Amino acid sequence: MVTELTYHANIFPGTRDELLAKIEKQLKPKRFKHVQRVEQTALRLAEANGVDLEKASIAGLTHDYAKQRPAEDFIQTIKDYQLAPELLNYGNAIWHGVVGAELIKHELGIYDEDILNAVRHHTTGAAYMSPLEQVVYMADFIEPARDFPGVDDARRLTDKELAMGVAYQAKHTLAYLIDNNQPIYPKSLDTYNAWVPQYPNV
Ligand code: DGI
Ligand code: FE
Ligand code: FE
Repeated sequence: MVTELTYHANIFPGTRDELLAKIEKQLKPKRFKHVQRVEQTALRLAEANGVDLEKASIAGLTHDYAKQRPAEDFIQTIKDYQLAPELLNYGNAIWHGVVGAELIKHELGIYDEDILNAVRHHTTGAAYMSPLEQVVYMADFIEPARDFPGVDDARRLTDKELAMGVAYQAKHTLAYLIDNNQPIYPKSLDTYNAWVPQYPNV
């Protein structure tokens, strides 16, 4: 397990241990363990794909920072930072990443847009995702405790080619949401259109 990363002050103003302590205060133990597994998985994928390890660590650890905040915090943040009013039609599943990124910026002092976009897009993906965004999107999906039909295919494809993993997740999440009559956030459709037809074998 990698725990000896040095953070640079322009990326996070503190040590990894200090970041962990701040995240632990926000999350129940189960969720706190999940984000640490996502960090380790993100580091492995980052290493394999030439992505910055410090950013993979910070984005992995912070991706669910806002997951346990009350709805009022998100609604207030949408208003304070004049985020798209359509966001008010969704709930925690969408807010914790898209709106959570603003909380991370202002509460943790993380301004790196690649890290913030990795958090913003970790649930829905996006038509364009940087390598770091792809790493975090996949790490959240395949971390070792994930156990759903297809997760082994997702792990195998992601190890073969990161973008194939992205296509697999985009397709399977959309199919799952449709099966369960859930509202689809438009960005989830954009992700499907941008990634899945390119990889017709997933
Ligand atoms: O926060 P995690 O549980 O680690 O994982 P996540 O952030 O990837 O997913 C949170 C939930 O969001 C998951 O149950 C799937 C759901 N989700 C993903 N895309 C959409 C969505 N829910 C809705 N309603 N619409 C979407 O487009
Ligand atoms: Fe999440
Ligand atoms: Fe997560």
